[in-house]
Amino acid sequence: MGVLNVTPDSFSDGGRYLDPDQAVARGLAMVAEGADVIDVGGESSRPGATPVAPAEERARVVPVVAALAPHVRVSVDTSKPSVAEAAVHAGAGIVNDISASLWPLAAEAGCGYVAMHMQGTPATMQQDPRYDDVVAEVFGFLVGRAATARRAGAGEVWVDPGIGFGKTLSHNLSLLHHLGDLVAGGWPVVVGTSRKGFIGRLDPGPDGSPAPVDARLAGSLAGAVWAMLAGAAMVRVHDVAATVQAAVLVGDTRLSNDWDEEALVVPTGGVRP
Ligand code: HH2
Repeated sequence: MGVLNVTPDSFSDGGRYLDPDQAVARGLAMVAEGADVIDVGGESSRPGATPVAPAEERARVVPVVAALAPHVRVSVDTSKPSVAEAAVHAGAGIVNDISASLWPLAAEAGCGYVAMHMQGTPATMQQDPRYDDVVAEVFGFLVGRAATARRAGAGEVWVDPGIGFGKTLSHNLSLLHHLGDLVAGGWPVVVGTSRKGFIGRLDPGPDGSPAPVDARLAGSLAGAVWAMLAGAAMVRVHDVAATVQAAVLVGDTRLSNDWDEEALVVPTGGVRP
């Protein structure tokens, strides 16, 4: 899943794709790099982000969804019903919901649904996140929410532990460490570690400041590979080409003990299915 933020203020790509033409070009470039889904978002959910009015978020997202939908599966990254509805109408096939509250809409629309866990709201979620048992609470919430969505009629339901959403560094690491337990719950798992702050904090510079956003590729790939090896069905990433290369390696390593060199050659410019 390639990340496409049509926002002025997203923590990593904010301001780069506010122009719809640039956003669509970036989406298509990620498809060429091997993304199966493009996740279009019109509101940053970084810690401390200011909410965007629904009309503004719709205006950012809808033209980009409509232009990309004929070419690739599109998800809309929103927690607002009216934005989700407009995006689905424009061709989005998945509602990616950081609030895990839009399942009735996804069930009604007959589209895919990602339920993500978040403690609090983006404005305040990183102030003092607390859990008695982060793994049990987050995974328990997700499995319950997925079952509720399925009972409501949602056909395709994914779950996502919400790395960085109301979680300390140690909460994030515990959730990743125990990801296999969430996979064992039977719902397809999505994981987004790409370029997130906890990677920067694990790799501080000499002055103690976290590695900046553009210096988190190695940690992002490690997070994606870790998630894939734990059985995640999808990783949400900014660096699609690099992640696809990592994914091919993970996939091929899992395939067999007896590799056929010929079958392993990737056609020029293409990504092996
Ligand atoms: N992370 C972000 C946004 N949406 N959705 C899912 N399912 N999982 C995630 O981990 C996730 C998400 C935050 O990243 P980004 O979109 O790059 O930044 P911003 O929220 O600043 O736009």
